Amino acid sequence: MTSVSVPQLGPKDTGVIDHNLFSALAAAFPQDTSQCAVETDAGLFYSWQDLLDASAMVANMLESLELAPGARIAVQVEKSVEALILYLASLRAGLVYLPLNSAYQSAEMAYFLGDAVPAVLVCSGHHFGELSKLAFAAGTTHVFTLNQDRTGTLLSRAAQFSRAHAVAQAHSDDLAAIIYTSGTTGRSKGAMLSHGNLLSNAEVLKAYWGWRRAEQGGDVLIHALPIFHVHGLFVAIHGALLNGSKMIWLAKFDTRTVLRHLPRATVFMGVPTLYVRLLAETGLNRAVAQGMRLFISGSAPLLLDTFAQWQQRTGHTILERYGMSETAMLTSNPYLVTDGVRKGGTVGRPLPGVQLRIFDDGDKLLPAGEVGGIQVKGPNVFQGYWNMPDKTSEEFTTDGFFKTGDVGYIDADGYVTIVGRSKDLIISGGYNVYPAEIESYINAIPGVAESAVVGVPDDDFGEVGVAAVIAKPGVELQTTAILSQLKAILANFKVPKKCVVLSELPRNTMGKVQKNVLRQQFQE
Ligand code: MCA
Ligand code: AMP
Repeated sequence: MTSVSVPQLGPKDTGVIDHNLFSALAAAFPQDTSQCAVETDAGLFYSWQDLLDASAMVANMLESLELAPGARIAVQVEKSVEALILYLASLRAGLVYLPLNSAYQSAEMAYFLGDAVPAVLVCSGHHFGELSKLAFAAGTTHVFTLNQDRTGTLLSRAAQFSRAHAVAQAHSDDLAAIIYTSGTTGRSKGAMLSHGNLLSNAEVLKAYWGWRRAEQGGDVLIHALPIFHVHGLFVAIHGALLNGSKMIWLAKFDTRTVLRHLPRATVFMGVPTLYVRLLAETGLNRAVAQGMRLFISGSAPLLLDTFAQWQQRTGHTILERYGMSETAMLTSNPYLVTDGVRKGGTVGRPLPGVQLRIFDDGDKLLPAGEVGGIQVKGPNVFQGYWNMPDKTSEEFTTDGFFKTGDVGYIDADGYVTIVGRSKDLIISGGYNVYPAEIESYINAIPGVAESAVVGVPDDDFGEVGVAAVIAKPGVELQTTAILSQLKAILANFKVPKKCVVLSELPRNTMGKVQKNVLRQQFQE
């Protein structure tokens, strides 16, 4: 697939310093652009030149649409290298990339399209009929298709465009992406991330995690995560590209495939579920992981047991880090032994440039060892929630710290431990599920008086949702019917794994549902 023409990489010459994230990534590509940049589990090879050429062609096509500055491009497709190319094209054309989980169904998509009003939607061909209707109704002007097998109108249109492209000028605070994160009230909020937010975080992680360029032995990343969230899209992809490192690109996480590629890789990133599942494979041992430099975990709490078992089986100590859609990465356990040990159960210390403090409810700064709300500040912290200025100002302190909604403490060595969340949130297999959203869907089912969804521990997903439902007088509810109704309208990972009919919900004297009581009850 390698081609010879070298596209014009530099920014349009306007005399202004360019902060386009794409320019920084492309500047880090190896000099020899014919080398392999991405190898897929299906046996395809993409050179660095392929990434440059194809992203230029897609960017030229997008620019030909003459979209307004700040236009959003919503993308709901299956994972493919072409989807990665589309992300790069969006950056280089100066558009705002809006990735959406491929599990979202119509009602969820209707909300995102209506809220973000993207100028462009890219979806898979088999969803075109249904999604194009929703998109046009929301004000979207262009809908393209992109399928996992490299077919679709996006690529056929882009094929007619040039491989030469001048990267759009971007200021540091120009938006690069909007990542929707579910809201405690049930309404998802779009976290607006700028070129500066993403680039500063990528540069910090590049240095902190000791990424090795080709001339230093070269890293190879196994990319096994979805590319519609911060972990797979930013932490993993920017890490590899900003370092000119090759990616082994897996369309879907599969333990055997990861083990097959492990001997040729040096870096792996996963949510805890990925580590739990890999540990269940007898083929996971020291020999297979011998060439690995770094295993990174994040997005959900890594159990001490998993941390210890991994050490014992592979001889490697997992590096756990902590971040959010609103902030990208905030803390990390040390990479270098000279910086300290990797302490299981902690998420490490604040990354260079990140200020992190613990406050109590009454806005008092707490000393080391005391538990309170985690607040953060830094160049990585987002620009605010899309179309929600009030919500944005609520979440920031008067001195500019973002209230994460996570609860934790800092130990005497400066390591952060997360002990809980003040937000009512379930993290299941690395995906966030907001009980308020699920409850609103359950409450709309005929015969349901009210409901409460809580998270309970799960060996595979870490935590899963269980729904407690109260019937209206005289109604007999069928729990299987409730779950299948939810499955028909919600992304599958949001559907509670179990539903229980109760006569009433436990409440405190103020009338508030005691979710901790339910959690305890279901756990038992
Ligand atoms: C799949 N299922 C799930 C989940 N995933 N249920 C609960 N939680 C989940 N996460 C269910 C489906 O509903 C389905 O059930 C059945 O499992 C099989 O679905 P399938 O898609 O085949 O599952 P899988 O391929 O085994 O996926 C499991 C997974 C995946 C690989 C762990 O969930 C995953 O890739 N998680 C990573 C998420 C991630 O990247 N998070 C980062 C967010 P049924 O058949 O009954 O419908 S970024 C973030 O959090 C911050 C910024 C950070 O710090 O990184
Ligand atoms: P998201 O909304 O998908 O960006 O999820 C962000 C949330 O994931 C954070 O606010 C934390 O609650 C959680 N999180 C991320 N990394 C970790 C970690 N290493 N340990 C515990 N929780 C984490």
